[in-house]
Amino acid sequence: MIGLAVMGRNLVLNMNDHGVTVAVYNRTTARVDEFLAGDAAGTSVLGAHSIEDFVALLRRPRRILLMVKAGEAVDATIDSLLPFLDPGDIVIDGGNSLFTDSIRRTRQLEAMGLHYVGCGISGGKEGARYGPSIMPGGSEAAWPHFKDIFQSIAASVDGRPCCDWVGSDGAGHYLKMVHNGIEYGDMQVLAEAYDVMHRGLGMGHRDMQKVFADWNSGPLDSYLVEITTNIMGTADDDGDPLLEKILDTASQKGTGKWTVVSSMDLGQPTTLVAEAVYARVISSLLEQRRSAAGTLVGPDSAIAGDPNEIVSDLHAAVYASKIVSYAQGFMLLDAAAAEFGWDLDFSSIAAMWRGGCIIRSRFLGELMDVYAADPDLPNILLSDFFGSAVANAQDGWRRTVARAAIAGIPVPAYSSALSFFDSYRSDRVAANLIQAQRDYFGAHTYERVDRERGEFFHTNWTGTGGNVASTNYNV
Ligand code: 2AM
Repeated sequence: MIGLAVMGRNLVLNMNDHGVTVAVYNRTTARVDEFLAGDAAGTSVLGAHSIEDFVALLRRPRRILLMVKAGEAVDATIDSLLPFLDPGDIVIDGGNSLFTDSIRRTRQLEAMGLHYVGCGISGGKEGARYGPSIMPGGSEAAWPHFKDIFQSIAASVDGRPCCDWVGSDGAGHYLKMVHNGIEYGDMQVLAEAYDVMHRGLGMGHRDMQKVFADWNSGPLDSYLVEITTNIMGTADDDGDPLLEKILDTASQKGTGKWTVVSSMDLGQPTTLVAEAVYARVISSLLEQRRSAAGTLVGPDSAIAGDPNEIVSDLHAAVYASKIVSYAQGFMLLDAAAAEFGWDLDFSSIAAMWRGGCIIRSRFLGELMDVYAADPDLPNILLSDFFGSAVANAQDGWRRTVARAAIAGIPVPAYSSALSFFDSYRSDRVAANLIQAQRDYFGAHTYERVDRERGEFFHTNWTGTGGNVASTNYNV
């Protein structure tokens, strides 16, 4: 292990628990000594104070896991290792690297006869210590050399480890990125439920806690609903709910944004994650929001009606939105697999996310089963299981979006998911007008419903622009 920040240290201790003797190195070598004298005291962990000494401790083929800061630190660490490595040695990057960096590094190291693995690891520091979700991709020939260790330290559900081979070069880090994007979405969906209950219904934290606890015993059973339940029940020193003392500006580290950027590049409608990223962005415009709040008037946020019905409809909105978000996430994975040449197994991916990671849930077990039954399923919305779940949730979902709109409570995740759903199930959308407009002002041409695809037409809309299509058309 190179890199002894908290994730690196905890992964070492986890491996030590599973009978693996681990050698460790850190750029600031004092950290090696602190670790050996502290958490690693009494273990079989071996410390080194130089890269050369560290490499000399390893059996061949050498298996080197990097847990250093994503970006230049990974390249710098690889460069410092290269003089001491031999063909067949394996470098694994377990940080949150951008997948395009992992594609580049895999090419670079494979060209030298080395193996490279870009490995997504999720679960935070607790996961690293006691069982994360691990998503390795890159040089597949390396996999047998570390499979047993990684699968032993990973979380497992029903005896199946939450770690399996993902695909070539950047596939593991891409999967981790999409995991994080979906995590942004899951969190936003729950934040909107809190807003509807708290602002819309005026519910107290005890009551909201009961609702989340109840949701956690049904199809929404998940780590994020569980911690949200606990957050509702947590009091500040003065006994008031701690949640209300927390400043409403959400931070981000970038993996949600990367997911959306990739979805744009690949032409995929990952709309719910995009809205979740934008919701964080808007939240961070604190000063602007504060000044606008005194100027821009909206409706009273109180939602009228039977609170039990409204909360039951809210559950439907959360569940249906979550299904749409995962449908969009797997559409993105499908497009990425085609674009980058990865052979992704969606059932296995859902299995890896079932435990250990932040989005772990009962839902992912169901998703695993749906893809196992039909690996070529074009979209989970078209499966019997999720299709009928959305059909059942649909009315409550629509009522929730409508109520929130009337009360002036933003529900970008629910409403964007619903718009996606209504577009996806429409055999005719309004893009005919978009094409007409494009042809009108820019002579960009259009196809016709009564002619073959691939035949392009231009209309001289104004009678003054001439009949010449495309760039030399002047209105
Ligand atoms: P450090 O303790 O010497 O700072 C998380 O920050 C981990 O990444 C730490 O182990 C840190 O080492 C390491 N790291 C950050 N930048 C690095 C660099 N340029 N080269 C090597 N390791 C680096």
